[in-house]
Amino acid sequence: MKIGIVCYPTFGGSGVVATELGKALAEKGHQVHFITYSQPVRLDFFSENLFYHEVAVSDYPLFDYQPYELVLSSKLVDVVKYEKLDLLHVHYAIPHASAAYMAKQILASQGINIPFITTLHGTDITLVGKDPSFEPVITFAINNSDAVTAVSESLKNDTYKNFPNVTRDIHVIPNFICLDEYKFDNLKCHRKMYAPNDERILVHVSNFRKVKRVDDVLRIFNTVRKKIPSKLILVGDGPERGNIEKLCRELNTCDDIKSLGKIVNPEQILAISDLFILPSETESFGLAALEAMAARVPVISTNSGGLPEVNINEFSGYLSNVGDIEDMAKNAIKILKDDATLNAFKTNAFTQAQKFDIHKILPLYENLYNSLLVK
Ligand code: GMT
Repeated sequence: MKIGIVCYPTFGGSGVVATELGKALAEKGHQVHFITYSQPVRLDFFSENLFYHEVAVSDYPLFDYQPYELVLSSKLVDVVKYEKLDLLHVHYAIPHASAAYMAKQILASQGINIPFITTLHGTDITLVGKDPSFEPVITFAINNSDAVTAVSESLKNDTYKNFPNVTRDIHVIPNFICLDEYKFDNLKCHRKMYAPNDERILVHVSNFRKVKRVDDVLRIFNTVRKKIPSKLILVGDGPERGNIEKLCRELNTCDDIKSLGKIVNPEQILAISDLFILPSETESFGLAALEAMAARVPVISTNSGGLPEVNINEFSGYLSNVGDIEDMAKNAIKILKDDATLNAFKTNAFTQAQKFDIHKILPLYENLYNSLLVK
C-alpha cells in the first residue's frame, strides 16, 4: 500500500504515534509518505519505503496568520497525485481532518478517489477541540472521514459527548509500543550517575503543559523523599517550566531533582528509573505511561480519561483521583518500600505493556486500511 501520513512533527504523543506507525508500516513493506511542516522528531532513520514531504508556508506580510490548512490541502493533492497514494491517514483532527477533506474533494473533481482516516488523539477533542469556535468544522470533518479511530474507549466516549452531532462509528485502536526498542545493557552504571547512593529514581516525562500538573509531581516527590531516599528526573519542557523551577526552590528539593529538558528517545532514562509519575488532569491514553511500563517502570497516575485502560490499579501501578497528591505519594511509597514489592510491580508493568505490543496493534490499522480500499 502507498500511505500518506499527516501529523504534528513535534514531541507530542500524536506525532510520536504517527511516526512510529509509519516506521512500522514501512518495515512491513508499505510505502509511507509523511506530509508535515518539518521532519518528525522520531523519524530518525530512512528506509527505501519512507518519504518526507515538507509543507512550506510562505511568509507574506498580508498574513498575520499563515493559512497552513490551505497549503497542507494543496500539498496533499500534489503528493496523492504524483506519488499515486492509496489512502491518507491524518493524526489529530485540527486542522488535519478538514485539510484532508478539502484535498479529497479537489482530487474527486479530477477523477481521483482517495479515502482518508482520521485518528483522534486527545486534546483535539478534550481541550483545544472543545472550544466552540472549532465545533462545526471538527464535527463535519469527523463525519466525512472515511474512517475514524480514537486511541481509547474513553476518548471515543468524550468525542460523542463533546460533539453531539458526530454520527460516525469510531473504532478504538489503542496506542502501541515497540518493545524491541526497550532492551538495554549497562543500566547499573548509568543509574549511578543519577542515584550515587542507590536512591530510588522517580521520573516524569511530559510537555510541561498545565494539563500535566507537574507541580503535583514535585509535591508527591517531596513526600516520598522524606520516607525513602530518592531522586527525581524530569524530562521534557514547556510553559510550566518556570513555575516548576520556582516550586522546586520553595520546597527545597532542587538538589534531588535533575531536569534533562527535551529528549528525543527517553527509553534509556526510563530504563534506569523505578517509578513513573503522571498526575495529569486528563489524558486520552497516556503514551508516556506506556513507554515507562515498556521499560519495566510501574506508574502512579490519576484515574482520568483513558489512563485506567493503560495503567491497572494495584498491578502495573496505582490510580488516584486528580489532585489527590497524598494518595499518590502513599501509593508511591507502597511500591518503593522494598525491593521485592518494587520488582513485582516492575514485572507487572512490563506484562501490561506487552498488551500494547506494536505487532498486535499494527494489523488493526492494516485491516482498517484494507477495508477502505476494497470498497
Ligand atoms: O499530551 C499532550 O499534551 C500531547 C498530546 C498530543 O496530541 O500529542 O497527547 C495526546 O495524544 C497522545 C497520543 O495518542 C496520548 O497518549 C495523550 O494522552 C494525549 N494527551 C492528552 O489527552 C492530554
